[in-house]
Amino acid sequence: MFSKILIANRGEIALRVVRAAREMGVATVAVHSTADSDAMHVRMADESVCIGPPAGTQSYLSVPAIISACEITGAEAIHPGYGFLSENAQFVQVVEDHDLTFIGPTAEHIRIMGDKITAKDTMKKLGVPCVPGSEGGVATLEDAKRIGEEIGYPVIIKATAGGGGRGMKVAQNAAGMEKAFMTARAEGKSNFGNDEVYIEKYLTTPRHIEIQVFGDGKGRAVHLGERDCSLQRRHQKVFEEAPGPAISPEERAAIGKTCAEAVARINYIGAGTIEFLYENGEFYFIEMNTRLQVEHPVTEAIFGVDLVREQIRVASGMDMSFVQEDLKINGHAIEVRINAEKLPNFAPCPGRITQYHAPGGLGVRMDSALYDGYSIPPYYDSLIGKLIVHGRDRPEALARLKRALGELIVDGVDTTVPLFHALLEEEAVLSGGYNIHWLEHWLETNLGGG
Ligand code: MV4
Repeated sequence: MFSKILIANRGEIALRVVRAAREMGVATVAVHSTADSDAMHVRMADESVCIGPPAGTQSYLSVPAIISACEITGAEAIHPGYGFLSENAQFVQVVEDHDLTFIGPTAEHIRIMGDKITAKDTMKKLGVPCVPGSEGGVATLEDAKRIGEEIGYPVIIKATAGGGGRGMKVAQNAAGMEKAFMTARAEGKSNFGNDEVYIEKYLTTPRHIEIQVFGDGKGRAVHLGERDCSLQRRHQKVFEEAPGPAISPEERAAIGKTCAEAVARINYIGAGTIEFLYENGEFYFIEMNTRLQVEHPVTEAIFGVDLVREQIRVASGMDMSFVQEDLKINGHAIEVRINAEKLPNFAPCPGRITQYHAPGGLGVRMDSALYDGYSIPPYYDSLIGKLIVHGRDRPEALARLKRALGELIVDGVDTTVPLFHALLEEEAVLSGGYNIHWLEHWLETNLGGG
């Protein structure tokens, strides 16, 4: 096991990693920008290093500064959290070249899954069900139109370097193909320096279901069921739950087995998420995320495991602390993302927290780096906390969420908390009968905004 690790992140996720490491007897090094000197992750870590000015590009994304911080402190491994450098294959290569350990997958796995065409081709060969579409990239408008006729409209054109909703365009019919194809290519080129695109059948009303997988890098892997993350606004998740209300135990076991076997075959190491669209009882692979995800705590709650602890274990060469047969679902968990944003437009709302009180009690977990008097800096994303509730079943989790939201006090800035009070009055949320478009429609109807 490592003696000391460095956490190349900030906010609640940096604190999350400190907590896991401390329980394992592993010392932690926080890194921070000049804007984060007073941040909770800095206070909670064993030591800290200032790595640059406020802009993320000059601090949390600065590879030389982070490698130097390891060398100065003697940290042996780096946990990247999510975002920032967590899915940067080049960074992983640099880490390894300095004889440090990246707590996460290999550069090669990150590279494969970062290119969406390669990811899909890899998953298809591993027996994972994919959305019908082009075989690899589509180079010409002529080919795009031919494929549109073959698979049937509507279709979606996606940039291979995209993901998370960037560089995607829908063509409703042959007439719409030229614009969609050209726009997707141009967005791929300008956003990612890569104009390669691929085409899929457009699924009109799916759910977003993602399977949590975990590998030891030595050919063993498990799955930890699914999360339903269909409630999103502009490709930002706001409410996530596990297990998925639409997924049966038989479906879970089958798709879970397929995913675990796929990542075992490629010797995947650490936490990963295989994203699917789920429609009419079928799963269709769309992307794989090679990081720990924001919403990992709902999986932790129902399986009773610490995913960050497992990440650190396998990165140090140890085995996972469980096998598939040990993993049994207990109850239901829901996470809501508390952002410092002003409704109805979700405008970022940084500023000073005049009062903070975290909810507690049975089945309540608040992952946040807030404290009384903390000033939320304007330089980073607006996630300021995650409230995770766990109950014996979904109705109990929903009731607990409502109760816990009522206890939460975040004064001084606007937050997304009122949105959740309103959503908990909605029959589609209470029944679990939503899809990926439900929240956008609801926001349009109920909040208007822009
Ligand atoms: C799709 C789709 C429909 N059909 N692919 C959006 C983000 C990226 N991860 C994939 N996305 C989609 N891909 C096919 N073939 C609809 C979406 C999509 C979506 C997916 C998950 C959650 C919310 C979404 C909102 C709009 C579109």
